[in-house]
Amino acid sequence: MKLSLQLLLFAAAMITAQLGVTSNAHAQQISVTASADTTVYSNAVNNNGGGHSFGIAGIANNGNRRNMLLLFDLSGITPGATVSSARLDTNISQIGNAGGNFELYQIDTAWGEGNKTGNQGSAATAGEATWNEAAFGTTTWPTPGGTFFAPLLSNASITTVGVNSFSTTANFTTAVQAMVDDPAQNFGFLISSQSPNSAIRIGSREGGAAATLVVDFTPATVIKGDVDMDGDVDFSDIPAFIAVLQAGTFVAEADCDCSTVVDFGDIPAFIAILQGQ
Ligand SMILES: [Ca+2]
Ligand SMILES: [Ca+2]
Repeated sequence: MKLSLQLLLFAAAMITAQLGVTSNAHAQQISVTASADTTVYSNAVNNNGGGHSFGIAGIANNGNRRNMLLLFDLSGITPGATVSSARLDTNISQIGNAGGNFELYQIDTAWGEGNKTGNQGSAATAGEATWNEAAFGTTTWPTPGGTFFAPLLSNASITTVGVNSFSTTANFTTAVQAMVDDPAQNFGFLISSQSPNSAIRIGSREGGAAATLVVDFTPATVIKGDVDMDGDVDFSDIPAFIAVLQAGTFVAEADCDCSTVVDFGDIPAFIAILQGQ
């Protein structure tokens, strides 16, 4: 009985050693604070508020509109990961009147945060986002106030100060997945409102109260050595491995010694994995 158990443990150890080349995927959560945030103003169409100590979204009592734009660096989520949920936490510091319902959208155009300050910002300089332009002097928004993809990502009824969240939805998750899959197309989010007298102050990174994006994701399963990613490690991976080495790019499957870079140190590890097949 004892001997059988030892044999079983030995067999399990051998199997584990074989599986050791595969990184098991576990669900993870990451919280990312905004890397850029700014406000644009319908009554001051050439102003930027990217450096101000708070952002504003909603409609003021006089009918003036403000939209807040937010960008998040999602490079902490490994390429190939599957996003399962996303939530945006905002720090509301003031409710102008009664607040209202706020909508979150995915921006479709690159924009410049800018560094202007003031409760209605101040005159933008080159490259800064304004009501009329995504990048002042360079790129006009197709629709003033900022343009975004049609699907509503999430909405929130915000009537009290403190942390208010835009909860996860299928559209929100899909948008973040697209940003992870193609970082060059990650232009962040826009918060706006159609509610009268709804204007609110939203914490900015300059004010030390940046919004936070919370993302649940599962990293892609990586089979070390399977550089051509066809599901197994064999001789067809050799040219793929050499190509990655020559290109000097990071491919997790080629990082056979798990050093987080692909370099000559991976060659003996790659050969060892090949020989182990
Ligand atoms: Ca800012
Ligand atoms: Ca392969």
